[in-house]
Amino acid sequence: ASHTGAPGKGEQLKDCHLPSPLLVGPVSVRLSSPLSLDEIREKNPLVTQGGRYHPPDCEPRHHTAIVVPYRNRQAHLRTLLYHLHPFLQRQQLHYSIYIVHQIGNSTFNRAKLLNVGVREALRDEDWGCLFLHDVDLLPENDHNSYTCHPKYPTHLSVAMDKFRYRLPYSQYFGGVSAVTPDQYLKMNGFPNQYWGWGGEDDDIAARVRLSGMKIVRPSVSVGHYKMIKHKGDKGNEQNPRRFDLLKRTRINWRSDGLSSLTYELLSKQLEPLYTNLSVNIGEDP
Ligand code: UDH
Ligand code: NGS
Repeated sequence: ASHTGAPGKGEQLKDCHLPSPLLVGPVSVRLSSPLSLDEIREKNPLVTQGGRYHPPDCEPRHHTAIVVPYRNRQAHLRTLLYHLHPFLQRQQLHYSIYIVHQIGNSTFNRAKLLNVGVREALRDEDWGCLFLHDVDLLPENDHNSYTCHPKYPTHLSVAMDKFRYRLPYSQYFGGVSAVTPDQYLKMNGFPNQYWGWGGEDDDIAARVRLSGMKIVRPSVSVGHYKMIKHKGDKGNEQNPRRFDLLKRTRINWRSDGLSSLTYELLSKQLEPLYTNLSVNIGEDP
């Protein structure tokens, strides 16, 4: 891109400037009484149907799908959307937000929902980066880039307020992480067998290692997150089998994952601020 001046119709946009001139660094996060979806929509007029965005005046360098495992967290979802849309726009990304909604009352399965979200997002577009994002985590510094490392999976939520802004343990991979489609394929996606709370993120971290990769992270000063405080959810009780499953990751990771994923997509709705995938993922056998 060597030309200057405002682009006319049909003319190519210039690549977005690096770093984005819109970044502000640390931001304060509003946690009390989330706005309504209509109010959030009014504040984000350039977001299009399905929760999509493309910078209006430059060619984005990154194409990121945000995948959120979800059930029954309406207020959290509104807080996340209120916060994340402007955050991603300041980073001048081409992005879309996918909410993967587990239908029914069977035990929650975060990792399987993430598999579904990745597969469905990649049907829409050739995303360069897939973000796996809990609904209750709000990034506090927009220098924490929602892009992927070309070789290795990234763990973004390295400094959460509930862990006093430190990594709780060195292999921690929960909260917010990111993979390219290639990295995702290489690790055979995520496990489908973790029903209930705990362990699935440790399994994913193990897959990264077992498939010959490593975890990369932003600095602790930039990777700050606030977690919306909440109680444990009904239907997501601690999984008593998680320790046994984790002992078998090395044996199971090639057979359980993307390669064995089955589900029933009940609907895909383009809401104004997100794409809603309603999915039947079955239940703990
Ligand atoms: N999630 C839902 N609905 C559920 C359960 C989980 O949407 O019913 C999603 C949501 O995106 C959430 C993620 O799965 O952010 C992870 O689940 P979690 O928030 O329950 O896990 P976390 O480790 O919290 O963040 C643990 C429960 C805290 C209870 C302990 C109180 N001290
Ligand atoms: C580990 C869990 C992870 C969990 C992490 C943080 O013990 O799934 O704690 O939990 N692993 C196992 O249970 C095997 S938290 O403090 O957020 O509740 O992410």
